[in-house]
Amino acid sequence: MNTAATTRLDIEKIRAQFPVLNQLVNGKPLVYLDNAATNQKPKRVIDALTSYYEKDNANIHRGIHTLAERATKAYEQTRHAMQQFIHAKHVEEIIFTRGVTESINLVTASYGRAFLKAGDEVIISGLEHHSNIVPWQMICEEKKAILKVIPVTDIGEIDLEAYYKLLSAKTKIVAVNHASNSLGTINPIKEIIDAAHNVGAVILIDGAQASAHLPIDVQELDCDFYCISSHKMYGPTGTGILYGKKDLLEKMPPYMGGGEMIKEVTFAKTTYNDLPYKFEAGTPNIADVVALNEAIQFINELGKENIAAHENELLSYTVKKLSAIPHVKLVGTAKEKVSVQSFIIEGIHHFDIGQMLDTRGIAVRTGHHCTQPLMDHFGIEGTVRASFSVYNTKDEVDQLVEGVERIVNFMK
Ligand code: 7TS
Repeated sequence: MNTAATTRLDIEKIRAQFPVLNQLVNGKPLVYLDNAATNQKPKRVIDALTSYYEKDNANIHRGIHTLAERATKAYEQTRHAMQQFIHAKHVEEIIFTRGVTESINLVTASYGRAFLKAGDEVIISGLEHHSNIVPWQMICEEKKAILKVIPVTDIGEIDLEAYYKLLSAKTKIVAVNHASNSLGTINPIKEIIDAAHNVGAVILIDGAQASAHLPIDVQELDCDFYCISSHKMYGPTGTGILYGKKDLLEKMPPYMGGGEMIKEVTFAKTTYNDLPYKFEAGTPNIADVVALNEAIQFINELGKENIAAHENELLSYTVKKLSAIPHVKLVGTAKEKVSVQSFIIEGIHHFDIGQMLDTRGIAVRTGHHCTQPLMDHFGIEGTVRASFSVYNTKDEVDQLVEGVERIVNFMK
């Protein structure tokens, strides 16, 4: 662990930038450990939203008046910032969507509908969020393609050997996450991508749980699609991106029809706009896209390696403390993880644990985390999940641990 990097961040100073953290919940200082669901927003992101509406609000790409020009410029600046953030080769490879769910649906509805044929195979993993399962089931059903699933090991890692065996000339698409939301497992996506390409398949990476924690270089990874949600990386809800390789995006049909995505419309025929606008029909979520730029700068200024070093330290501390409590069982103990820890307490329902922790001001997620097949694999209904962001502290972990200890002592 890079402790030298950890000391570089002044966590109290960082916390002070997040107004929401400064409140009492049920009479106790809020301990927010539900960051994998959505993390909190620094003041600069909130200010960017307010400032956009107070000073610049206008529809983009259409008007020639000053406000329209300002709004368009700010919106396109975020596209450039995101291009750099994931090191995309071309700016038009960045498509704004509502987030990962819409990005995946865009690919299944456009690429999947255009290129999948009966008997083709699509591979996902047993670690996926429902949003990287259901859209593939829907398109496979429509196209009579076959969905295959890479099994997961007992510690919550993708079984790579099994994956290699599933691959064949029939494989047309592989879709896996960069990091698991339920278990935190970081997947060996470079190996997964290269193996998919070896059989001529295209590959989509769901980066929902990676963008705030892990370095992303889409050119080095050589993935075909990469999906990000803004709200999981300190940005606003309701926006995110689909990255796609230009040559693929160019041959894909539009996903939605409407304004903005056209070049010319007649009743006889419509021609479509160039990338990225071909995939951005209608008035987009301008304000949130503009504010997303601040979230990108926030991460860039802290440095992802510094963020990860701090979060890894919190995770190791959590694992050490929780695993020492009788009746607590950790779920997901992969070697490489982002800062997520799921656990159960034998004989106590996860909802009850979540509710009891909430009375102490501690926010955790409970349930299946939109990964029901993964819970089935472990033979459980759900877990309690603590997940960390850069503003969390060891003191907060201590409060979680104390809360869990009290629950165990009280219930057992
Ligand atoms: N993929 C992963 C790995 C996720 O963690 C999530 C959201 C999604 C896709 C969907 O992202 P969205 O922004 O389009 O909703 N995960 C969670 C979670 O773990 N708890 O609440 C949302």
